[in-house]
Amino acid sequence: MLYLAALLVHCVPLAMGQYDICKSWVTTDDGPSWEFYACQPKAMRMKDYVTVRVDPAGITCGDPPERFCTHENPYLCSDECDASNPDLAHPPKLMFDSEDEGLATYWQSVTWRRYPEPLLANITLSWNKSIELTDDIVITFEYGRPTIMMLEKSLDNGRTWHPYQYYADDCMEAFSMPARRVRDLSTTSANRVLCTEEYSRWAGSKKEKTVRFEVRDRFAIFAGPDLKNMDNLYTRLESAKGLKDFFTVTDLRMRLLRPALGGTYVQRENLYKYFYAVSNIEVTGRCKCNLHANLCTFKEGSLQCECEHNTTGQDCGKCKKNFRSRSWRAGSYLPLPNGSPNACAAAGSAFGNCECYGHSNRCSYIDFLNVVTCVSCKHNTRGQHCQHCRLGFYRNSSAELDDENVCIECNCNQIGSMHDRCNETGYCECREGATGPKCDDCLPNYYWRQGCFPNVCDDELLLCQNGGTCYQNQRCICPVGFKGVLCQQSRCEVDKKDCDGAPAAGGSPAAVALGVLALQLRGWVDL
Ligand SMILES: *[C@@H]1O[C@H](CO)[C@@H](O)[C@H](O)[C@H]1NC(C)=O
Ligand SMILES: *[C@@H]1O[C@H](CO)[C@@H](O)[C@H](O)[C@H]1NC(C)=O
Ligand SMILES: *[C@@H]1O[C@H](CO)[C@@H](O)[C@H](O)[C@H]1NC(C)=O
Ligand SMILES: *[C@@H]1O[C@H](CO)[C@@H](O)[C@H](O)[C@H]1NC(C)=O
Ligand SMILES: *[C@@H]1O[C@H](CO)[C@@H](O)[C@H](O)[C@H]1NC(C)=O
Ligand SMILES: [Ca+2]
Repeated sequence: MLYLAALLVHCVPLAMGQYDICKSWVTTDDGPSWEFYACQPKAMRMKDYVTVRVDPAGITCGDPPERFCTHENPYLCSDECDASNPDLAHPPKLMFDSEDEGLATYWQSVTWRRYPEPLLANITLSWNKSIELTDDIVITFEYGRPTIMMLEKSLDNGRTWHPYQYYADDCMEAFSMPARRVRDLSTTSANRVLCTEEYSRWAGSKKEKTVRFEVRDRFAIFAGPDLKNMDNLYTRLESAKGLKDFFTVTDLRMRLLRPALGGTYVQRENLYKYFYAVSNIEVTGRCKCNLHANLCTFKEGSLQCECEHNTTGQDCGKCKKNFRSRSWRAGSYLPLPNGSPNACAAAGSAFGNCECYGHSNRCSYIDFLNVVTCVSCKHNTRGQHCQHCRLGFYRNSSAELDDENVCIECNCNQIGSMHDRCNETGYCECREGATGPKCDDCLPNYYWRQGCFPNVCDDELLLCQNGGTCYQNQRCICPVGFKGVLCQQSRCEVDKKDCDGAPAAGGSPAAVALGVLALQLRGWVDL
């Protein structure tokens, strides 16, 4: 009964027609014109567009051929994996094919023959496109689910990775985390990364095969148990910081950390029954198009939004050329029900001919000068058209005028430079003795100490005399009996009382050394 209910819930489409058109031709009192709306592509089966990588090299079974057993019948070890035989091979692509009724096809790892060395495998899925998850990620394991695994995600095509969910039969032992359930999360913790024990316990390898990342349960926190109140979810996605990004990925990685153990400890005499086998990875989501497209197509090996609203880019993340009189903005789900398109506007359409290169949303007319000028230029720009860099910034020569990175901070060293401005190539103006583009170095014959100062002593021209040593070009450390900047003065000459009772100290270091040598020699001769 419960099972049936779950099935029914699964059949309800997620976005029921909401935000599925970008514009429509409407007739108003002023005649017909386009009206624009926030829009997004339909959810798709993302496994059809994925590239997969399995690590480490040699983790896939069958090279050389090997046999494996099952937990149910560990003594019937007839199954064999052989990479060179298509009927017996288990390559990674079998995690993404469509399963024919009954017969599961699966990727399989080597067995745990190297026990007690851990049996580790990474399965990395990459789309080269940001994707918004709309339904649970479901991973199906044949022959038992791992006792420990971890799901990671990347938002930047695999440059950086973040934990997404931890899975273990004992969360405390495996990850030092308390076990939690997504169902128990609240509106304020809907994007918490947690450890769950629900998908790792042994229940027989045929019975419970799936490991989930529960997107729907997290959506249900806002949209209600049957996701009826999607409006509330969309409102939250707009307002709650980080919530949208939580469901956005470019890559996913399953880190398999310990295979199914059959509900008991590892039996070393039969390691053929420990391995990973994944028959399917279901990822349902839509292309992230920043609410500027309702179509996403697979072109030249990559998913690509078909951008509207005069936006462009893989995610419709910028304005088309000649449509940059305002800075780019994502569309918004709000106000309900049609949202705001936040379309890009043609240069010249805003106010007379005021181009702001996308660094300002507003122009203002200055009466007594009779000019229109951009207001509140962003991205460290300034000027009538936001075409200059603010003081303390310089022009990035590899960026176009409408690029967010067009102005680079000068970053002049506060002590070494005259002021915080720099020339067009980022060079600061240095105080005396300082050098380097940012004035944070000293010229030769200068030393750094809260600024550059001329050397007091060195190893060439400004030698410390009378056996003194030069300390960091800042001062001579003089032997007893000498003073002066270069230890050039004998204290005895300056003040007669310094000579009293200390003849040895009054002599030069060479004389002292000779005296000591003489004393030692005499001692040796005496013996
Ligand atoms: C799996 O990926 C993680 C980084 O996410 C890396 O530290 C680890 O070494 C990888 N493991 C294997 C077996 O390649
Ligand atoms: C990723 O997508 C971009 C934009 O479509 C494309 O230029 C690039 O070649 C793709 N990279 C790979 C590795 O497919
Ligand atoms: C985009 O630009 C075209 C002109 O090329 C214009 O007809 C259209 O209305 C613009 N769309 C939006 C959403 O501003
Ligand atoms: C200069 O602009 C390019 C293009 O946008 C950008 O990749 C680069 O990071 C910018 N350089 C600096 C130092 O910000
Ligand atoms: C900026 O200053 C540096 C150092 O003084 C100089 O080499 C460079 O030519 C200057 N660049 C421009 C554009 O004036
Ligand atoms: Ca399969």
